[in-house]
Amino acid sequence: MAGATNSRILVTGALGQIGTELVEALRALHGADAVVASDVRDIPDHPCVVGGPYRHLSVIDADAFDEVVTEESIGTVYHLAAILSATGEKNPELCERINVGGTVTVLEAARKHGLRVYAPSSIAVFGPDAPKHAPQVCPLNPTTMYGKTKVTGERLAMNYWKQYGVDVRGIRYPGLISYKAPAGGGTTDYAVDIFHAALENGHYDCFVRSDTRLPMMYMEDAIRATIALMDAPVDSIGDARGGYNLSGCSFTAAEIADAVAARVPEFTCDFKPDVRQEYADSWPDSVDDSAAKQDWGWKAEYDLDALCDAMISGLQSSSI
Ligand code: NAD
Ligand code: AKB
Repeated sequence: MAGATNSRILVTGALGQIGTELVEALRALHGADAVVASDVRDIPDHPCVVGGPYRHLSVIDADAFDEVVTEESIGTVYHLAAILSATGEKNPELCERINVGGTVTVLEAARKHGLRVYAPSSIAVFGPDAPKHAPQVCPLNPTTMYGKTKVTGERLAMNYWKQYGVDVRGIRYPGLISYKAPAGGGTTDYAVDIFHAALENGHYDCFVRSDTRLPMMYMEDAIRATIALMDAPVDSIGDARGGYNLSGCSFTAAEIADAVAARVPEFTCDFKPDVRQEYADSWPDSVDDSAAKQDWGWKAEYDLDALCDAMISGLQSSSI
């Protein structure tokens, strides 16, 4: 199969919150030329565009996708292109088309060209009937369209593995917190936006209630986990391959506001819940990640204090 000899990496949705940092990390590991960034947006001065090969590519254009895989000698795809929860609830049809359609494009190309695939899932796969400390395995009945597309993605991953031997792996990321790129239209964006607002205006209007608790993670942990999962030997990957639970830290909106206030003098936060409260309420408070620990040795490094320190110093040094 082509994938056995082709060793370059393609990242879809590379200009987003995760792609911005994953491309940088993969290029540091494998060399800039080995990692082809792609996205449907064109941002000429984006670090992923400036720092190595870049292709304009929509993941729902299967012919164009095949062409890029062949022309660029791709062996592995990190498939990050998606529509996140808040944007997805505003336009569920688009969310389904990009998230499910894009994943099918990637998996079909993987089947034909022998590619390895990383396709992330989300804590949004859980619905209100899941335990608040969500286990790896339980009924998945999400209420958001975004969550439904992620459940479909996990099932497709398992089907392509079992039927065609396509090595697809994924993580159910918690809300990711980072400063290098803006958050991309999700429900957990308040935990990113609060830092920008604190440093720019000294005030934040938070769009969920103060007692809203969600699983969260600092981006550096998420990137380390992603690379560790893809580096793990195939026989260590168990039934959670479509979406491993991954725990970073779990805190309420009030707790992050207090942690920011402890570092930014005079910072104030008001809580003004909007429609995103409903999506947050349907998700768990925390997740059990023993399968990830057992199968590929996962261990988080950043707690709330460490991620607040990293966010504030990162934002301050990037604004100098
Ligand atoms: P993001 O919204 O920041 O980035 C997604 C990127 O996909 C954008 O750059 C966008 O331009 C691109 N895109 C949209 N439609 C496309 C198309 N048709 N073709 C190609 N590119 C397209 O999202 P992210 O936060 O980087 O998320 C990446 C993946 O991780 C997604 O699957 C998301 O569901 C998952 N995830 C993210 C988080 C998080 O907190 N960031 C949490 C859980 C899961
Ligand atoms: C979102 O809020 O939509 C994402 C996610 C948890 O999948 N950050």
